[in-house]
Amino acid sequence: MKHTHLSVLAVFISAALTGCGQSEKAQTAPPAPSAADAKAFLTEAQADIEKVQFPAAHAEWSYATNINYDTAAVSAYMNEVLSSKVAQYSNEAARFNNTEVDADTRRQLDLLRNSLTMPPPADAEKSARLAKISSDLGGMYGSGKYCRSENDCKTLVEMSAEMATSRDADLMLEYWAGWREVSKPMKDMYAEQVELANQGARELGFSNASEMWRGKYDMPADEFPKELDRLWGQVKPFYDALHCHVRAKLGDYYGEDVVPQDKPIPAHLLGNMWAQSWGNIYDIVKPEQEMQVPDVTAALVEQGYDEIKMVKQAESFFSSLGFAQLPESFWERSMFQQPEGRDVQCHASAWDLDDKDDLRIKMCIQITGEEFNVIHHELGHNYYQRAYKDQPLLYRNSANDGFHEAIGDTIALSITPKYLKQIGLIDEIPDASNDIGMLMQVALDKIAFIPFGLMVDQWRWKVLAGEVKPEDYNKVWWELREKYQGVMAPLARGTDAFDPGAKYHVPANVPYTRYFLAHILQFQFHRALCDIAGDEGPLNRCSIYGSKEAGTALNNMLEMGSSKPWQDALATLTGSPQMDASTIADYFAPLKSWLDEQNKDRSCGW
Ligand code: X8Z
Ligand code: ZN
Repeated sequence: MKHTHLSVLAVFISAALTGCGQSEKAQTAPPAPSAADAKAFLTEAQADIEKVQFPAAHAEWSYATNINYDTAAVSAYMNEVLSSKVAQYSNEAARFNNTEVDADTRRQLDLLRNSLTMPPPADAEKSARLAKISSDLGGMYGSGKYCRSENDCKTLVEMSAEMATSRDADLMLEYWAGWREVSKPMKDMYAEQVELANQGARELGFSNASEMWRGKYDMPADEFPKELDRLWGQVKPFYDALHCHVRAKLGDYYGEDVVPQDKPIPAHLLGNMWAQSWGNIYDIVKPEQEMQVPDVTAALVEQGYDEIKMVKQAESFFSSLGFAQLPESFWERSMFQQPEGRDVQCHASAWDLDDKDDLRIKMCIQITGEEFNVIHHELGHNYYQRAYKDQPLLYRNSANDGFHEAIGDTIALSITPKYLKQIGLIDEIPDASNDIGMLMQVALDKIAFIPFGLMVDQWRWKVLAGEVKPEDYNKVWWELREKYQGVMAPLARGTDAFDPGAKYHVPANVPYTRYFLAHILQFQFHRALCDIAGDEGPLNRCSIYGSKEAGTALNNMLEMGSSKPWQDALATLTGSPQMDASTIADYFAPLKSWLDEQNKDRSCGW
C-alpha cells in the first residue's frame, strides 16, 4: 500500500450577486470558466492538498506503527481533513466540464474528480463518522489476535508462520476459524461505511463508489470488468490444471474425506491464511521425480541473514540496475521488525512521506524466501515513488494501480538460481531437468493467486454498488471464492461471520484488483526487461540483475508516473499498449504440459 490521497479545494464562491434593483436584462449567465481558470484551479488545488497530505501521512504512519487510542484519533482526524478537502476540490472540478482545455488539463481534472477511494459526504458529522470507521477497522485488524485461552493469544504473523509449515489439519482449522473471529465485529461498521461512501460518491456525481473504483483505468468503468474477464480467460485453463493437481495431491496427503475430489479445496490446507498463494505446500504437490529447487528460506537462515541484511540485499538489486541507493532516513525511520509491547499494523507497506526522499517500509519481516520476495515488492513501490516525485501532485502515482504493485514483483522474478548463485545464497545452478520443480514453485505463488486477486473486488464492487446487502455479505464472498478459486470454507459459517474482514485490504479499504493486474503485468515487464538485458535463455531462468539498460528502460516508465494513460506507459516498456496474459502461458509452458499429463486420468473441476 502507499498513501496517495489527493486533495484540496478552496470553496468556489459564486460571484453572482443577488440584490434589489437588478433588471431582468442584467441576469445573464456567469461566463463559462476559461482554460486558464482551469489551470489556475488545478495549481491552487494541488498546492492546498499537498499542505495537508504530508501531515496526514505522518499521522497515518504513527498509527500504523503504534496502534492506540490517541494515534487512532489523530489519524482519523487528519484523514478526514484531507479527504474532505479532496472531495471539495473534486466537486469543484465539475465546473470545468464544458470548458475546452488541453489534454493534460483534462487528465488532471479527471484524476482529481476520481481520486478518492471512500469519498466522504459533505455533511461534517457524516464525514467524521466515515473517517472514524475507517480508522477503527484498520486498528481492529492490526491489533487482532486469536486467543486459545486467556494467556495464550496468537497474532496473525504467528499463526501465518505456523500455517506455512504445519501439516496438522486440525491445528490449521483452528487458526483459520480463530482469525475469523476478529472480523465478526467489523460487519456492521463496514455496512455503515458503505452507505456513507456511497453518499459521498453520489455527491460527486457518481452513481456509487463501485463506479469510482472501476473508473480509474483510462477506459469507461463498465468496460474495465470486461477487460478483466478477458485476461482471466487467458489464465483460467492453466489455473484449472494447477488446481486439479493440487487437489489430487492434497487428497493423497490428508485423505479424500478431508479433501473431496469433486468439490472445491478446503481453504485451510493451502499453507496460507487466505489460500491466496500456495508456495508453502510445495513439498506436498511437487513432482515425484527428485527435483533440485533452491530453498531460499534455508539458505537465508544458514547464512545468518537478519531483517536488515535481507533489505540491503534487495536494495542492491535495484542499485545494480542503476537506481540510486535508498536514503539514510529510510534505514532510520522504517519499521522492519514487529516491536515488543505495542500493536502495529504488520501487513507490509511502502511509504513516501514527503514526495522528496522520505521513503520507508513497514513490515514485520520473517526470515523466509517468501518474505524476501515481499521486501522486493515493497522496495518496488519506493523506487516508483522516487521516480515520479517531480511530477505534479496529480501525476505522482503509477500508470494504473496494478503498475505500482507489479514493479517489485517484476524484480523478484529475477531471483532465479543464476542470481542466487551470484549473491552466494546457493552453490550450484540446478540444470534444466529440474525446471518443472522450479516452475511449480513459482506457479504455486503466482498462478494460484490470480483468481483470488480477481474475486476480492468482484465482491466489493457488488457491495459498493448495493447489489449485495449486509445479510448476504458472507454468503456472496464464499460464492465468489468457490467460483473463481475453487476453494471452500472448511466449516459452516455462522450468520455473524464477516470473512472478507479477515483480509487486510477489506478493513483497510485498499482496492485489490491492482494485484490481479500486477500478476499479469509483471510477466510482461519481465519479458521486456529480459529482452533489453539481452538474456536469451528461457524466461524462468532470466535475471536482469546488473543490467543498466534494463534499469534505464524501467525507470523511463516509472518516471512518467500517471501523466499518461497506462496504455502509453505499458507501450513505453513493452512496445504494446495491451495487457496480455500470453506471456504467462509462455513462461509456464513446460509446466502446463506436465500438469496435463498428470491430470489425464483425474476428474478435474468443482
Ligand atoms: O498487500 C500486498 C503487499 C503490500 S501492497 C504486501 N500484497 C497482496 C496481499 O498480501 O494480499 C502483495 C500480493 C497481494
Ligand atoms: Zn504492494
